[in-house]
This record gives sequence, structure tokens and C-alpha cells, in this order.
Amino acid sequence: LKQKGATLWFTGLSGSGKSTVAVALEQALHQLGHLSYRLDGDNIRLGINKNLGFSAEDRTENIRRIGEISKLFVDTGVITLSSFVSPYRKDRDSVRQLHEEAGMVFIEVFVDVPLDVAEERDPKGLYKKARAGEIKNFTGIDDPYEAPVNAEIILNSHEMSLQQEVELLINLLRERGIL
Ligand code: GGZ
Repeated sequence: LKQKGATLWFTGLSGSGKSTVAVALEQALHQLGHLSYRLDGDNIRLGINKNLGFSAEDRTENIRRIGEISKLFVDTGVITLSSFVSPYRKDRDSVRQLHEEAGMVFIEVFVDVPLDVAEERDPKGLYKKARAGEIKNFTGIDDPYEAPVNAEIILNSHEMSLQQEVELLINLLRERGIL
């Protein structure tokens, strides 16, 4: 295998567009002949992390485990696309440290949209439920989101096309010697 692995860590509010850009990037990487794998709530929170909820403690444990899993994928040479709200800076920094100590590339992608944009999209109706008090501790409503200060790249998904976002990420992967 000619490929060097890396983790792209997509962080941002629910509805910010993390998964959408990860899916589009996966398709672009596939067309370029590169193997990638997406980790997100659908394959992690429904499986290995199904015992975890959304308390601060559980979110920290969620991210810790996902960080370790991402590292295992990178070890096999896969470009790992991990999309999680991951609201706490220290948790993301721990995952970064875990990678960097092992000499692995970690790229933090901040998918940054204003709360009102994410709330307007509300693809799963979760913001509506959170505003109604039916869901507690919802990120951005009654739970914190700590924006990255050292992200390698910021994507303002409400002001860019999906194609532009993918191009920026592909360019970054080239600069970092992954592609
Ligand atoms: C935030 C929640 C919550 C609460 C359920 N807060 O848009 P989604 O639906 O698909 O993405 C959100 C997802 C967040 O799971 P993560 O594993 O990414 O979270 S974390 O990194 O903080 O551990 C949302 C849904 O689960 N969801 N309840 N209270 N998002």
C-alpha cells in the first residue's frame, strides 16, 4: 500500500455539515484511488459506544474511544474521517496528542456555522425538541461548544459550496503529504 494514513477530525455543532462534507470527501478520495473510512454517530454511538449518553463525562469517554479507534485505522494506512460534535477542547486536544505522539497526522477541521444556521437546518428536529425542553444538554442550546483555537482548517459551510470545501481538504492533504 502506498498510502499513509491520517485522521481528519470534523468538529462542530449538530447540523453544521460535518457528515455532509465527510461523505463528499470520501467520494473524492475514492475517485483518486485512496482508501478512507468514516466514523460517525451512526456506526459508533449505535455500536461500540451504545452505553454512552451526552453528559460531559460520557462525551469525553465517547471522544476518547473514537480517538483510539481513529488511531487504529491510521495505523493500517487508512484516511480516517471522524465526524463528532466533540464540544470540549481538551478532549479534541487529547486525540491530537495521541496521534502526534505516535507520529500520525491529525487534522482538525472546524465546521463553523452560526447557531441560527444550524438550528434553521435542523435536519432531525433535535433543536426544536431541545428548545421545547424535550432534550436536555443539547450542544449550543443548554450545553457548551468550545470552538477550536488551533484548527488546521475552518469550513464555513453556509458560505461555501460542498465542492469548494472538498477542494480545500484535498489541497491540505496534498500539502501534508498524505495524497
Ligand atoms: C448534541 C445530540 C444530543 C445532545 C443527541 N447534544 O445532528 P446529529 O444528532 O446527527 O449529531 C448529534 C449527535 C452528537 O453525537 P456525538 O457523538 O457527535 O456527540 S459528542 O461528540 O458530543 O459526544 C445529534 C445527536 O447526536 N444528539 N443528543 N444532547 N447532540
